[in-house]
Amino acid sequence: MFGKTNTCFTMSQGYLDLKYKPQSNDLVCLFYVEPAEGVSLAKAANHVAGESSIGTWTEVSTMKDDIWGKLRPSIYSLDEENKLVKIAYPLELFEPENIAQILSSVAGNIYGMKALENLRLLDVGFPSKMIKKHAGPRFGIQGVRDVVEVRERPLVGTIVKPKVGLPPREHANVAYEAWVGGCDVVKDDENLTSQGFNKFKDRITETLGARDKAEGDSGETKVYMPNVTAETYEMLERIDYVKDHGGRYAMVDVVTLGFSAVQSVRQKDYGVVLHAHRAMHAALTRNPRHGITMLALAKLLRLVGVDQLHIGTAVGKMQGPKEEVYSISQAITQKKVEEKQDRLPQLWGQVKPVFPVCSGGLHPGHVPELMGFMGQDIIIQAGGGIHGHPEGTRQGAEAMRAAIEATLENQSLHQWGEKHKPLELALRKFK
Ligand code: RUB
Ligand code: CA
Repeated sequence: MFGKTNTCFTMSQGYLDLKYKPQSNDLVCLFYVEPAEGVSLAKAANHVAGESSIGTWTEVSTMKDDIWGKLRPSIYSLDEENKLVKIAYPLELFEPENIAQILSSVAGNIYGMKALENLRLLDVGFPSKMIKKHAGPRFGIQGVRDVVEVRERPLVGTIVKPKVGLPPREHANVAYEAWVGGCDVVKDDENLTSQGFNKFKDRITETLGARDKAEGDSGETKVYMPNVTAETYEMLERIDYVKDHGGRYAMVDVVTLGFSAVQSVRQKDYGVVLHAHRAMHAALTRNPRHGITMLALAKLLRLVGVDQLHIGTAVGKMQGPKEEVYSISQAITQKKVEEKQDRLPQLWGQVKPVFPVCSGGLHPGHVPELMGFMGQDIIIQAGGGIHGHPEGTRQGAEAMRAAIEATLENQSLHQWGEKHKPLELALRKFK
């Protein structure tokens, strides 16, 4: 019944087992563990391992040898200098398809323990048996490129601004201008759902109508990513509505919704591309000594099966250095990720890659640097950087598209701007 073999370890020795080699069925976690004053790293790590699995603060008479022998996790690496701790958990501790249960274990009570000053889940490595229980992305990067019919350049997108406030018809007009200017993608913002001034169903019919017109007028495929975020049953109805009206996408605020709601959307398998906005992630991810990294959240979201995910820009308005943004993009796009000091190895097998979305404070001037370290398989989104163009949304979109063309042609933006007025105007405004 259990996968882990019994060893001569006793309960009083705790979970430390530096000779242990993680097994192919183990779920592995890499933690940054900052012990409270007077507590050793080994003791703090023991608290983490116990509270996240079978233990509590003291030995209990109800513990049985077979539970201890077969279900206990192993702390197999302890880096005193960097306060890094690796723990391998036997798969049998988990309900492999239940992300909430997995997080209640390895990212649950442990954050509140007095024995720790700070604790950060840096990475989580999924065993293939767990991966197989999840859907993974339905479309992946190639599938999305097939829908949008753009093969060899970054996709260009915008977020309708102001982020909330426009009525449906005006929202649709702004979207139309962005599409005919050159955007492939237009999306709602994270806090626009179905407020009184812009009811969801009205917005969908108006904006999908504008999409059809923009496709006709531009001769290009255009997509709209409506924000369907809501209470789960209501959200599922909203996705049905989008589909019934010819929509090909749904955007979900994955952190505020929670993983189970995102799983429900994925399992329904509507056949729409799932765009994941990560609003609120920074409450968990921003403190470098505490919380959960965006890398770990991103891997969980690939497992669950979103097709597109915001991962940061490094060059725009949101916090997050280049190395971090790049390593998240690797984790969500590669088949195999190698181990590093701050990263666990991961084999994704047949799980499709998630399309990385770079968004937040971007304008055309950022494009060469962004594409320089992220390559072409990205979705570049700009809200203010398009609607803030001195000549308005349409020229803002033209400028963004021109910046991508210039970069693909290895031309400087200023040179390209000499022949592309909207780009020149954008470069003058956004410095
Ligand atoms: C960007 C925007 C998004 C951010 C969120 O608008 O509305 O919500 O991308 O950040 P603008 P992240 O282009 O006007 O800044 O993508 O880092 O989660
Ligand atoms: Ca936003």
